[in-house]
Amino acid sequence: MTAPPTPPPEDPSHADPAPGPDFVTPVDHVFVRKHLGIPQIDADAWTLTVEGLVGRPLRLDLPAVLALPARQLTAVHECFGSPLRPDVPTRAVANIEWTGLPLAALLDRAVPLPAARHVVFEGADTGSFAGVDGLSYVKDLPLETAHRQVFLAHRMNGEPLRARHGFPLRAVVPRMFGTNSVKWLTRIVLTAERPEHMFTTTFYTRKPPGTDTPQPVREVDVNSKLLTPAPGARLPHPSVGFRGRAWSTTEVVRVDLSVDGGPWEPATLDALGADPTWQGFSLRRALAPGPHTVRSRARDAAGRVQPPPGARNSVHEVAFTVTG
Ligand SMILES: Nc1nc2c(c(=O)[nH]1)N[C@H]1C(S)=C(S)[C@@H](COP(=O)(O)O)O[C@H]1N2
Ligand SMILES: [Mo]
Repeated sequence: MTAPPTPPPEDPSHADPAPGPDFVTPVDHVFVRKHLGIPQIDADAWTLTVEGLVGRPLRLDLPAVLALPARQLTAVHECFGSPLRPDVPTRAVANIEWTGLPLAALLDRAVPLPAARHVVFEGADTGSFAGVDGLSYVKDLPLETAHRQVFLAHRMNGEPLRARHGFPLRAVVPRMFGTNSVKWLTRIVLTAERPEHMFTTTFYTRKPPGTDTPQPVREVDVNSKLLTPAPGARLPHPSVGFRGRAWSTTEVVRVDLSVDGGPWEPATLDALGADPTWQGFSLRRALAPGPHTVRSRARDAAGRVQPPPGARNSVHEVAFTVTG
């Protein structure tokens, strides 16, 4: 039995940009994750196949994909963080307007066979990770989940996908961690069993609280992020405006803030629209000069609440100073 391989940090060369107050995150401010590097893709030679346990295998070139009826989907996009440190909050999160098509349109054309249970997504990036060579980036979802939820995007905030975000086509899985949203998508394979792979069963698994069975990292946790004040900000006396974003697998129904460890007070919270976006919250308070902290805690429609510090989606705390 060899020790489990140690993955490097996801992308040490690319620090997460500071999120702005925008509802839709500008492309330049969206984090970038690449485990195997950015592949060079020749758009004229690129194809997408739908194969495996299907009655009618498909191969589409880019003009064929772009000719399919397109629609928009705005969705929160969150990186799970390092799969080796599943309890460390990262809050690398964005909200993006994708343009593309539901995977269901292709699955229905390909006609899944009765034995098909899983959909495997593979990207064009290849390389080594955690000391293993010859890998590609592979993720999988149950067929029914993939049919219902997966979106195939070719535009991000209205512009063609940039190379680093998966040009020319990527999967987007709303309500799931970004690790499931395979970039540089080239193959979709229907299978009877889950694929054993670095990014499916070795990494990106976690044990749900109270269990000892690792599950794939899929649905996001209820979470919130304070955007203003920024950590360490110095703000003029006396009125301080708190603003942030909250998100979950379902609607966030309440966000409470606590200043200096005091009682939780409900913030004003934007309702969730038709799309699985994040939701804005705000609260204004008069504060005395000096150092302060503020914490945000979201609760969703399923009754999930952000836990105290120590979990990856723990309450978010920001320290700031009110000047005299
Ligand atoms: N092909 C491929 N897809 C990938 C990855 C990757 O390394 N290769 N990283 C995943 C991870 S961990 C995340 S969080 C998202 C990040 O998408 P972004 O870089 O466009 O923000 O892409 C996912 N899809
Ligand atoms: Mo990620």
